[in-house]
Amino acid sequence: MIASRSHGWVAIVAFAALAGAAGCRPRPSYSQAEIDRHVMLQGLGPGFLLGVATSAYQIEGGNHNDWTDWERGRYPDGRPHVADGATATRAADSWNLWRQDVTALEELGANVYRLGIEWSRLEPAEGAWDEAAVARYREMLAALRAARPHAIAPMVNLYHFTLPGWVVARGGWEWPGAPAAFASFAGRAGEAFGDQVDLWCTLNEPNVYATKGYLSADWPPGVRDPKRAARVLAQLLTAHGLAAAALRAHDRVDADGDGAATRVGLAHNVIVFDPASRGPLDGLVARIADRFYNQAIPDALSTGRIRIELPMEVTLDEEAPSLKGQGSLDWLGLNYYTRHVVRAHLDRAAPYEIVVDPARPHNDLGWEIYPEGLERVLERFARFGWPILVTESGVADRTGAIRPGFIRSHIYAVDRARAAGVDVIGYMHWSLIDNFEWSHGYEGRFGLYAIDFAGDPRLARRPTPAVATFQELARNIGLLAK
Ligand code: PNW
Repeated sequence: MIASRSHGWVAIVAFAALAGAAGCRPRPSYSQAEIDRHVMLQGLGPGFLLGVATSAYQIEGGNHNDWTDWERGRYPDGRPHVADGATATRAADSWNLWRQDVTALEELGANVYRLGIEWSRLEPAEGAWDEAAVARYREMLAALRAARPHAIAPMVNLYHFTLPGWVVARGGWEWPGAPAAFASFAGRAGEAFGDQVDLWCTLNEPNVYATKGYLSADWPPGVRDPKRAARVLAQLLTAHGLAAAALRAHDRVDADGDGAATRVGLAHNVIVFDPASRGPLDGLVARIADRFYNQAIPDALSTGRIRIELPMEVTLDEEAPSLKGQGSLDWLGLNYYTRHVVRAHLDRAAPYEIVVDPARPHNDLGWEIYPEGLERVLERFARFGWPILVTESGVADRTGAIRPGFIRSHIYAVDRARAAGVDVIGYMHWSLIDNFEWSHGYEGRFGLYAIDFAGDPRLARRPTPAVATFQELARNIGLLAK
């Protein structure tokens, strides 16, 4: 995940000493019998946000942005950037088949849908604005609000890894004008959709974007440069602050009449980094990774000061005026998938390797399934004081056999965190339908509804066994009839 040039161990030890000791609370360890006995989401009502998440580029098809170029390219050794040379040209064709997505959402009993709007589609050239695209999105949003048996509140996500070509031509997120350009897009989106939308998510996973695009070179622009990665992260944070202000200025319509016209948040990817041994080096590297990946972003959002550090590589410490003031966040979104058990390697290209315990369950992409980690991150990030929304949680599971148990164990984690006093205001499963899983192409199947991309030209949404599990959640909080 975090790959960069080798580090001097002396600097690492010094850095970790400054970083301070990790928490000493005992780690939870779940028993399957307890999970099986557990009644999910007990005590909650239909006000809890229960839904699913997707992103525009991964499902819509028909888009043109930096990923469209990237997925046609290859690495110097000849490997395609995307597994099997897959592309998102059609993806799940949700731009045309979106009514089927709404039907699936109704069947699930979801009361919220986190969906993306594609910047490159709406603003194909700087300052241009595609009214036909606006009209299509408005139709989708209206259908969600008119859904049966109850309304589905749209949560609109503004940035999910893809950039319009005109932004890329100016340097992408390194372009000094990028945060303001994004804020201008956010303001226009607020104007165009504010009467239909109260829930806004500015950015998806700035840390994943900076890491994949600027440290590990897995994603566009395919760079390996810690200094540029840190700069991009800082730019994204600034962009979030400006966009949040633009949304509040331009969306003053309370769409659902609950008294709040704009509830703004950001989706932060968290990984639990646990050292593989009691030896000092594994602990130090795990702590450095944790600070960079997990802690720097919420720290910046809460203090208005951006501090990003990778020892021997980068120290970025600057004020972020856009994050100061009335508070850019109404809720913090956490996207949680996995844990990294860290074995340090100071002599290699990447600072650590992930130790795989064959006794633990893993998803189809090799990621450890570790539900206890969700409880740990909910308790940890709740201490910042924002209400917490699980904006993504899911599993790559081609057969669909693992997903029901995955949902049960992760909702168990949510319930334990709630019982411990954490203000969890919702849970969104990733994802509604199988989709374009970035550099894994169509190898990572995260959908509650499966799609046979190769064999079915109609791209029918076929329910997996976890649909029944999700419906049980919806019944338990009164969103579906018992
Ligand atoms: C998230 N990693 O991305 C995204 O928000 C989704 O677009 C994506 O489909 C989903 O998780 C499943 O992967 C991530 O390598 C992509 O650690 C990669 C990583 C983490 C999150």
